Amino acid sequence: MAEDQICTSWINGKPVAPSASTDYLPIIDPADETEVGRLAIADSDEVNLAVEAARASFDQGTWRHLGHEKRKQILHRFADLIDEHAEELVRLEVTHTGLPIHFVRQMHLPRAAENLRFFSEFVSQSPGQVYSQSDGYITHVVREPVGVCALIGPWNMPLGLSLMKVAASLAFGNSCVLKPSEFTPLSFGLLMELTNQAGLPPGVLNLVNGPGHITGQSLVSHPDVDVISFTGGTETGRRIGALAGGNLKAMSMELGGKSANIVFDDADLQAAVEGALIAAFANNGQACLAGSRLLLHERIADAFLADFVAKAEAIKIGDPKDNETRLGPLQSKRHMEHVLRYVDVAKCDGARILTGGGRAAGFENGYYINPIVAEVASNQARICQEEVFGPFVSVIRFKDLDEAVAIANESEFGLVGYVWTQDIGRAQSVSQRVKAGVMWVNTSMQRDLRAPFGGYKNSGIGREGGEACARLYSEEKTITYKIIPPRESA
Ligand code: TXE
Repeated sequence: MAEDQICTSWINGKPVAPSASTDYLPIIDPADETEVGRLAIADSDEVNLAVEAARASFDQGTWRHLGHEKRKQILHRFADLIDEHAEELVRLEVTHTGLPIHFVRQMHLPRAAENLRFFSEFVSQSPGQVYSQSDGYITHVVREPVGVCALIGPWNMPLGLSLMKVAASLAFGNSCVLKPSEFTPLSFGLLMELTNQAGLPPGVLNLVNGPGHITGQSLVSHPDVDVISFTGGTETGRRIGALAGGNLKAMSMELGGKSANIVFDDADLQAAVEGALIAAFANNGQACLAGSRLLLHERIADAFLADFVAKAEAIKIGDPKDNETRLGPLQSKRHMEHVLRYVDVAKCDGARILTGGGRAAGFENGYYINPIVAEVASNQARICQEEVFGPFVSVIRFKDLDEAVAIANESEFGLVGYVWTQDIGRAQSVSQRVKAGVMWVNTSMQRDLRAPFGGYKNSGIGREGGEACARLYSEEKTITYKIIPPRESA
């Protein structure tokens, strides 16, 4: 990759040339701390141009009136192009995130493309509503695109999560402006080139790059934006939500989590250990749906922990570009320091650090840390209440189902939950009682795009998924006809 790669905005199908007054941010490869490019910050004027381009394409109908079949063809072509360019995109994603190439290649990229295929099919297969019960009238309900969507993405799965929003908003006929995280902009220029090759009309998908307080803020407060879809931190979500509420914009927010992974004494322990390792450490532990609170039944806790800690210590830490690596560097220095600070926080709360707690040995540069497992006596400990967002799992013991549910629910978050047991009644009871948007029974992180995904409480507002996205990205319109007698033919 060229060291002078500049990540710019794309408006109306073209990259925007930076001006003499443009400010830049460095883009750092977390594996070796080198600068791999620069991001040209889009200021409010540039954001304005992007929103205007989206608005013009929407008002002119270049996309929304293109017809279902044609739109579907273009979105499928876009997906095929992502598959054809998967290796280039994988390389870029690994470079700016530090995520192990194995995960990015096996999960992130296939999912990014699948989002486009799924939503274009979903829209074309969705049934409508017709009501004919009122004598003399017939009523049907149509879905129309809402308008201009502001799509704000995070850094922990840049293409996969952003393309969920792009795919859904475009499939329903909207035009949009995407703002990825300022820490991970590298792959989006190529993505925009692919939209041109796929035949997406100019102005339908625009890209702006820059930090949240400048570029993001200008985008979400723009009066011509109709819908805001945000994935990121809870505090940012609160700020954007207040703005969106004030301007009466439709919005969905996918925010933080501190999800409970509950293991009962009758669980298949081998499967539960493997599942808990994935839940805690996949994606370098930087996942909103991580099972970052491990709740163990007191009868199996010691045996479980012996195996779990040994396996955590055996996770292959290394260069994310190496196919054998399972834990790469954290995304930024600031974030690594944030995660490591929680080791002291844990100690202050009387935690037993069972493994980890510092930087991984053998790396001269890069933000590598060992997986951390810390056991505490109380769920009130800060490491059980605050989102660490790294390879850091907090362990608590419980004695029965009621206590496990109480601990799981004693949280400001409610994104997902995991339960491991061979007793179907227990699994059902816990699934019903835990306040979370998604529950996984004897499995980890199994996401189905057809089903709603999103959180209770401070984990978010709204859901993503088939029907849930229909509600966000389209307006329902009810049309009622009076049935009239035929005109007499001459
Ligand atoms: O997120 P931010 P950060 C959590 C995780 C992490 C914490 C902070 O706990 O440690 O959030 O991460 C844009 N108006 N998650 O600081 O700031 C920003 O530019 C408009 C959970 O990276 O929320 C970026 O594109 N946009 C998570 C996006 O919001 C604004 C994923 C997310 O950045 C903005 C990531 C503003 N005022 C972090 N301020 C998940 N739910 O998966 C920022 N942004």
